[in-house]
Amino acid sequence: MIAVGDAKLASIVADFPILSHPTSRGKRLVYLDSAATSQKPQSVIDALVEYYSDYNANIHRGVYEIAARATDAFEAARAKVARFINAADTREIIWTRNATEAINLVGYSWGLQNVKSGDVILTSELEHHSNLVPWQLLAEKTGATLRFIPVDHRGMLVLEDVDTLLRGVKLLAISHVSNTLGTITPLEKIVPRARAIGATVLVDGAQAVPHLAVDVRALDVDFYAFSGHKMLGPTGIGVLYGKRALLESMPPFLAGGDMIRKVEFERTSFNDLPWKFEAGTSNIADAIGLGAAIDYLDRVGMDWVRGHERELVAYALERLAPLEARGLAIYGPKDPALISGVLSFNFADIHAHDLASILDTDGICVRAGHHCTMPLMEKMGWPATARASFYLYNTAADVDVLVAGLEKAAAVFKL
Ligand code: C6P
Repeated sequence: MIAVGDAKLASIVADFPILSHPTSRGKRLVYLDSAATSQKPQSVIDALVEYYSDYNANIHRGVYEIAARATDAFEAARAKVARFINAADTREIIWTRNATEAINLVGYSWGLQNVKSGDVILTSELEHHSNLVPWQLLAEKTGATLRFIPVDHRGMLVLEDVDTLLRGVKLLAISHVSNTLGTITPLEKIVPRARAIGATVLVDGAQAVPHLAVDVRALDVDFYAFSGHKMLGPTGIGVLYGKRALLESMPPFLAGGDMIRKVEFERTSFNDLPWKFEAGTSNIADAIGLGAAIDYLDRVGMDWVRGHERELVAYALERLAPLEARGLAIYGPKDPALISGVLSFNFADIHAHDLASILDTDGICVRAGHHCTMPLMEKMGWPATARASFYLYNTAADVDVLVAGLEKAAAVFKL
């Protein structure tokens, strides 16, 4: 069981200043919304302050000392990302604003060049809008069609007919971990079969990279997208990983400064990777901040993060079980081995937003709504759910506060 007094966990909690700041009602902050965005350790905040106070300068341009230092720190952060996900080459790491922009980059650059009328884009019924709407737009522009891997009542992808579903597929675009249910996609069962038929594979890893050790080479995917802010980094910085040969073959997405080699009045030749895809002044500070977040996760260890979240989910399921008799419905596979640290639920006929507001009075932060997965919610028949999502800084005591908050809600609503 999770040792609340565990020294490693206690020191992790102490690294996140926001967790020791009481809410305006004087409650301890119980942050259970890390799937929306994670909290930041002091070392990430310090990296941002250090950049702005000691060496703020534009990169790849100035020859003076602080500009060189900024360029080095920015490119060192890229190298950290490459190593963190086991990319073969730092040139395969493209900075974007977030996972959404990374997926759109592929849609516009690779998609418009490669997807033709009659092609099939295979995705799933579990997807976040960010890995669905870009493909709807691409299909509309090109005349391609969308196809969906179905999800069963437990929130698991139905993979029995995956070879049939893959027939004629040009692009497989699939999430690694569902943000609404936490379901981990068994990529090893799908990606090799997609590759065998020559499909290109994009994985939305926004909810995976923060919580699991991800190895893009072992997964053998073509593109992998994620956001810095869900993995202890700042907002405004995200990553597109792409296999080098594929990125080399793609046209630029945005055009302007930094992505060029030579510009004449009538034509332009483009910069090498990765800068070909990074037009304009980059988000220097936040890339450096993400590098500090990766240093932090490396120190903790991704195996520890995964193990801790598994224990937390197991403990939460055990503590929440008695409330099921009073109308608590927990969605998803309810098996800590199959999900990352996410639990979606409804409590009898209390609206998820009301539930979240009641929990908020006790300092508990959960998200309520459709979680940007409207088609999944509609298919499951849930107008909304409340979602508790855990991360490395959550404790068994946080779960206890959540359970007490739900008991309070049951009393308010006389369940
Ligand atoms: N999900 C959530 O509360 P951005 O906004 O680009 O950083 O991430 C988009 C995104 C893409 N894919 C998945 C699986 C996601 O979960 C998210 C973001 C947040 O669930 C905010 S909607």
